[in-house]
Amino acid sequence: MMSSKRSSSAAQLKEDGHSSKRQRLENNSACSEASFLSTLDIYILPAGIQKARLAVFKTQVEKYGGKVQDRFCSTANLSHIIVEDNVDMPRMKRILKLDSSLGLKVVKSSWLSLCLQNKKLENCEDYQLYEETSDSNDFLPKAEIASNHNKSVELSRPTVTSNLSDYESSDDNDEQKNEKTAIFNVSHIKSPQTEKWICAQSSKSPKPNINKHITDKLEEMVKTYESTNDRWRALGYQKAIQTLRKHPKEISSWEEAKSLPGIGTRLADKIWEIAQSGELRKLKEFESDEELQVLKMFTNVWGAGPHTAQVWYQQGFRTIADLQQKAHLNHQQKVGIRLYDDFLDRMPREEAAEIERVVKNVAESIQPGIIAEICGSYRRGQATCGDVDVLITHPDGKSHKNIFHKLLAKLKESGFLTDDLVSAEETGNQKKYMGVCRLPGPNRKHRRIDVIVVPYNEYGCALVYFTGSAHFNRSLRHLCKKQNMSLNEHALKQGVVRKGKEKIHEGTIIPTPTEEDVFKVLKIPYRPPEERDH
Ligand code: DCT
Ligand code: MG
Repeated sequence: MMSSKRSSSAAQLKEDGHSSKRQRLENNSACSEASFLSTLDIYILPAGIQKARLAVFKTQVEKYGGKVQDRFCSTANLSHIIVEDNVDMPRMKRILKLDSSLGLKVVKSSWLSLCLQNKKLENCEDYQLYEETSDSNDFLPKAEIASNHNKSVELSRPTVTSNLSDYESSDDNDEQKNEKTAIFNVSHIKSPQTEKWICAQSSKSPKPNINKHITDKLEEMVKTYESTNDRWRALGYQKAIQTLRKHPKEISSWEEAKSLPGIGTRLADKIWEIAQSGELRKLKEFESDEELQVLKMFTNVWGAGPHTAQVWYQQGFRTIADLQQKAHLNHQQKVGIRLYDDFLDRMPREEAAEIERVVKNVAESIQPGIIAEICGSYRRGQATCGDVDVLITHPDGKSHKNIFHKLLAKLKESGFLTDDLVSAEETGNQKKYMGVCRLPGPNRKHRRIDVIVVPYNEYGCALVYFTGSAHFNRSLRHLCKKQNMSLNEHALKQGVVRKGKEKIHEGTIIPTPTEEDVFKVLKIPYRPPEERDH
């Protein structure tokens, strides 16, 4: 029974009586798009539909002129009952305690998704559930038979509620578990074939990121979870972002999102929510959560992690000025607060190149033949850089030893290095300085700089490590583990014996003078730095 619904088109035509035909058509189509669901008065059966998705349906249907009944009372006045794609007619009737003939349309939720996606009331015949009057399919329309036999991806979502009671939908508490599972489900962890590994793939997508409207929102989620030290969730979102960036088409259904590697039910809900509404309620909740916003701001202070941020919050501090005036700060945090705005600003890659030239020239003046190369995001070709990572070595295998202190002293003397953060951090034969620099001239910002000096025989591995990305490096290390090897910024080793997380035998170094050698030993194709920006 399709009840007669609000229809504005007649009134619209009357009002437009004096308009030109073209104007009338334009006005009319604008109006019909704005209220293309005005004939709908629906009840959405919640069984099997995630809460977030349900909320998006309601908001969107109402936005486009339809009505959504929160409770099911009777079929009177309803135009449709919407059910999750795997719910069949008998189950729907059982849940709603209906035994008589319905007299209204029962339609799969993917039809509603399609209408919202195309911004028009689509024909629902292919998505409609019919009351079976016989065991034979003869009574079903052809479209229904076809869809029963040949379920498209759109309709192939697994029955998430099969083990749940009819009204039960998954609980928010299992989000972390689901997303953890999603992380471990990434194909490269299961598969021994190297081509499936992130580190074996190019990060360059043949197409630009057409799901940027989605990945931008997910990036915000990552930042929030990082600031609360929720590493698993942050990692789960990061993996989803990487997958979406490479996806060649715009996400057009929940099922499409769910079918992508590393994307579980919860993440698919969020992706689909953004795809349909342009918004993410969870993010909005975060944005209006004072504590989360303060924690995010505090973890952006250089030298403060999630734990310190939490302590500061508990001490009653809410602003950067509070920290400056009242908090007990170490040296690094004082620098981090003084230069808070500068550090948050990513520099254009041209500025990073200028910084590299300054360091290179001074290094060359101290030790001719020295190699100084920017790694990190700059080497991977990014347009902006969070800091400058300069890697220094010398081909003679020994001259690098004298350079570190002399180089830093000269750079300080000239006023280029303005603040030290970590003066000299030694790991094995490598030395690392973390500090702050500023190019000469007006309107220059303070920039973060790392200088790492390494012996020439470690140069290949150091170059791979400091070029990154961090995700690419993680993938390389996992691949090494699978082959009983290990890799860090110093060396690639073979014959490593592990018992659980513990290394029982450290293994032996395989010489890898160049980056190409590292790839060759691991039996993956060489990827130039700009293809490692995963
Ligand atoms: N690195 C890593 N694991 C991390 C952090 C860093 O393997 N957790 C490696 C890869 C990149 C390199 O060190 C330099 O690190 P960053 O400067 O922090 O990263 P970046 O890729 O250069 O990005 P940004 O532009 O933000 O500096
Ligand atoms: Mg960097």
